[in-house]
Amino acid sequence: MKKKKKIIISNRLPIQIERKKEKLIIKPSAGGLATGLNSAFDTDEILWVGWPGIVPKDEEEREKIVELLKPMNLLPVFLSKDEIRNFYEGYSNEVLWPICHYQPSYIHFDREYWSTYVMVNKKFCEAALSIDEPSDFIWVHDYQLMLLPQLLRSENQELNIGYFHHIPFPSEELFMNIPQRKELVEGLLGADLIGFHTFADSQNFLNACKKILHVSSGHNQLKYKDRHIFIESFPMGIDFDKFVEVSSQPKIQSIASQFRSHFPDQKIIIAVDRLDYSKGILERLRAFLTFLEKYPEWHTKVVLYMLIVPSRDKVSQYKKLKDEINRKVSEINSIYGNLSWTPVLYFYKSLPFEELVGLYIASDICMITSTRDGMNLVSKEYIASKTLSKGVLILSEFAGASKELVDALIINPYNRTETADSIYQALKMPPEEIQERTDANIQIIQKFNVQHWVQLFTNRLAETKAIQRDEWAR
Ligand code: GDG
Repeated sequence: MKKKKKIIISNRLPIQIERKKEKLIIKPSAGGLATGLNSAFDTDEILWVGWPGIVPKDEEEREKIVELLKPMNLLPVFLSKDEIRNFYEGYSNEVLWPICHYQPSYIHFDREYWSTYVMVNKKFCEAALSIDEPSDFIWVHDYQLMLLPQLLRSENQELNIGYFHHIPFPSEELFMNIPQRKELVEGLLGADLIGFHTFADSQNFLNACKKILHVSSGHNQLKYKDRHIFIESFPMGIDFDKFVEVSSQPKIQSIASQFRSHFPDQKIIIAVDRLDYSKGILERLRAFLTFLEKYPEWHTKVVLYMLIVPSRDKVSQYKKLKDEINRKVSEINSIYGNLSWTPVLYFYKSLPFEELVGLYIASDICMITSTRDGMNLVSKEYIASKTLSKGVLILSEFAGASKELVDALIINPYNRTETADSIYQALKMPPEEIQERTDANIQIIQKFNVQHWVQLFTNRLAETKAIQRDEWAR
């Protein structure tokens, strides 16, 4: 009998297709999800459904892409330009993203957004159901596909469906603002298991269900339309071994030393994020300004090296944020910089993976100042790259990672003075304390790695189905 495949569905496939001089090029993604799933399953055990990152120019190119991806067990869902605008940039990123990140003032509703969101979720459902392979395990990922679990469920009661929400889930008071709140929670409740990064997020979701659907619940489950649904937290990890291995390679060590050599007399603070208002980039710059005001003895002795990865630059709020960052960086450098010292070095680009790890190794401090973050993998990657070197992690209490990496310097990014003082504390920290804190955090990241996360979620999903069967049998 043919072995059953596990189906993974996410908005984007773990690769991106680009057209260069009429040729189609496949670019692999180094994202945590792709590495995690690939290391936890045999590649031929899973089939991945998602958008390939390109709008085909005609039917012929579309077919070509399908054929190109087939041997890799990837099934593309094609989106038109309008769908990308209204479903992805629109409803997902101008409604759900700001609400889930506690920024209601960034919400922008447009008439087409919701109907396209529904339509595209149906498109993903059709694609998943068209798969001509035996499978009873489907794992749906993230807020772009919140209706998909119920759409799949209504086609097949027997399916084992899991859903993981990679971003925060807001308090029910905030979630209530969404006009389509009932459709969204009902959409998720089509799953058997719904996972979040933190316990608080799982409780927020349960509370929203209680308020919207008037159901009663236990601390990790509820019953809706005669089905038991489990709602639990699964903090996502990283591929720890990969970071340890890469960071110890001589080639990467030499990238790090070369980078370091540009700052012989300075401490290096790094910050790595996608361009996003949830990452607290402006809050970080304000705190750095306060630090320079409060601790003049550190002038010329420290640099803040910010790597901001281009993201969603077609969404107007992101364009505005980019302008504000430019202005703030320029303000700080104009006030404090001189011919031989530029306090903030800012790059709006993405680095190859090896250089990113080189940056982690070379720096003295890493600052994560998210005003909300589901998990924040950068904080974990930084620590995992520090098995041979030392570094202090300053971590926002609003990032999911702060619930695990308790030996970081935990800060409230809205508190400028506290954040500025944490920079000072990090700069003055004795090497033994840095080592102790790093070691304690390493233990967590090593144990609860991404392979562990995948295993835990998939085992629990299988269990929930068994529990439901027992209930029916009783
Ligand atoms: C969402 C949630 C949650 C960054 N710069 C470069 C680069 N990166 C990679 C990092 C890291 C990833 O991007 C960023 O992951 P984060 O978790 O920090 O943030 P989001 O992208 O917002 O992710 C978040 C996550 O989903 C997982 O559930 O933790 O809360 O918002 O892996 O390494 N990679 C390369 N060059 C760069 O310049 N190669």
